[in-house]
Amino acid sequence: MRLTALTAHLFALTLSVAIPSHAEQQVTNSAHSSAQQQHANIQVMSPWSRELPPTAPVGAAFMTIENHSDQADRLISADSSIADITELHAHIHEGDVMRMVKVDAIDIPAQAQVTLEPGGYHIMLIDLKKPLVAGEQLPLTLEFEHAGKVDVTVDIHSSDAGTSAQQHMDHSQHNQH
Ligand SMILES: [Cu+2]
Repeated sequence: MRLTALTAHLFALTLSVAIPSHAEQQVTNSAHSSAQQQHANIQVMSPWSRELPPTAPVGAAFMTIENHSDQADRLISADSSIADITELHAHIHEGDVMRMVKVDAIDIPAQAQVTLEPGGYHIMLIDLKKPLVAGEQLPLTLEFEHAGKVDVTVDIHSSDAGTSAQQHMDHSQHNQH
């Protein structure tokens, strides 16, 4: 199933598009993170994933993306050598059920930040070639419509460091794709 254009638009409006003053705080908080990545207009902060059992076929990557330009941009694709397929996903509510859907792009408004997080937008890593082990890292290349390609290094966190929101994330529904 795919989002209709209208649904996708409404969805984007309700997601975490923060005001720029929050951005400064985020930069400070992640200043010691070696995973912080720089680009002229796009800044990707604290990319992370969660460790999974070795048999898990799929994983997800999360991060905060800041657009420092006056032009809106869009994340249009992602690629990682750790997975056969990398997709951009969103969560939508259908009645009581929350499910993941593939989206064509994630809008990053001008001078704003968008957080990919459990229960929201995420980058889906499908058909993992090796396990996601806590303390290790995985490479990820993001492609933006205007900023082009941005390479990031994703830190893999242990599962027991997760928030309740993370624990609610259920990837079993991937079988429906
Ligand atoms: Cu997903």
